[in-house]
Amino acid sequence: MSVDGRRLPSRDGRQLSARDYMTEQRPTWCPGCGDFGILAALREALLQEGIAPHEVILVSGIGCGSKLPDYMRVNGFLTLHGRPLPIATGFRLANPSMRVLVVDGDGDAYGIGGNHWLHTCRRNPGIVHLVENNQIYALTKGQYSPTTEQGTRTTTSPEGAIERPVNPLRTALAAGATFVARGFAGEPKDLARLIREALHHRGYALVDILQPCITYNKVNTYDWYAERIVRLEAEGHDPSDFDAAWERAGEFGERIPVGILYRTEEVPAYEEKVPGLQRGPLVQRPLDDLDEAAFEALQRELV
Ligand SMILES: Cc1ncc(C[n+]2csc(CCOP(=O)(O)OP(=O)(O)O)c2C)c(N)n1
Ligand code: SF4
Repeated sequence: MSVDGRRLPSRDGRQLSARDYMTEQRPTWCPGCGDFGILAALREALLQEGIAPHEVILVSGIGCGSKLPDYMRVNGFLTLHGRPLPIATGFRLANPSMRVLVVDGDGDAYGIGGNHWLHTCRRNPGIVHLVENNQIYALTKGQYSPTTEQGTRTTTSPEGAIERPVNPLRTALAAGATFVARGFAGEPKDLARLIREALHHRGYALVDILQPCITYNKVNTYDWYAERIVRLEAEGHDPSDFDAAWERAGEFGERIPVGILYRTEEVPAYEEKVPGLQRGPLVQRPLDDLDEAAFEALQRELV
């Protein structure tokens, strides 16, 4: 998906092009890294949705994939390893009019950030979470990660990983996630469509993205995925059917389904339920917006 001359209308009536989302920074990723496909897909999704750069906040952690906000001309926040989800939740609570996205690796999201991830699934804040799942710790040179297949030889498992991998899709479903999808970095056009669907979701939207790491993962290559990927849409999968989603989420081998596994819009987003936000977003409220009598009554009752 190269940068072309297209100009598409933004929601506030401007004309946007793919260049509007680009920075001067040149990615330091290895040539051929799957993160390039994810970057292209994200720019394309925002462009097609007419979401202007100033309306987006992109939060990441630490890792190869977490460098992505450097290459997007949107608001960005690089947090500690594993911590982007709570920071993103804070952004969403402060200003729900912003589009809040998190982009991080499988180690960041499902490993060190696993606790935050589980609680984000059940809280359901309006965050789009793009996980660059390369099944390895890449930035730190190839240690096994929570999604590394059992038996895989890595720098920290020279005789083969002995742990069973986490299944991110089933874990998210079990934790109460309301939008669970899987994409492939090798097909940025399809991935852009998936990200657009996630952007339309009311609450937390997980997009687990199969991301070839050509340097440290010699097993899950572009060709390996191309031979196995099947499209849920083409197979008539119904994303409102939880049991069917659970079934399909268990497939990772000869067949690897991509697309939206599960989606429900029945669960309100976290920020819709927080009592303190009922009078509007924090950023739009005056600093003296405090009912002193009500505050003192509350203090008397609770303290
Ligand atoms: C608290 C903390 N622990 C460990 C590290 C070292 N560290 C940096 S990136 C990383 C793993 C990155 O793997 P992943 O999140 O999957 O991203 P990738 O590099 O594969 O894109 C680790 C362990 C760190 N920076 N901070
Ligand atoms: S080490 Fe792997 S994940 Fe990191 S930039 Fe290179 S190919 Fe991409």
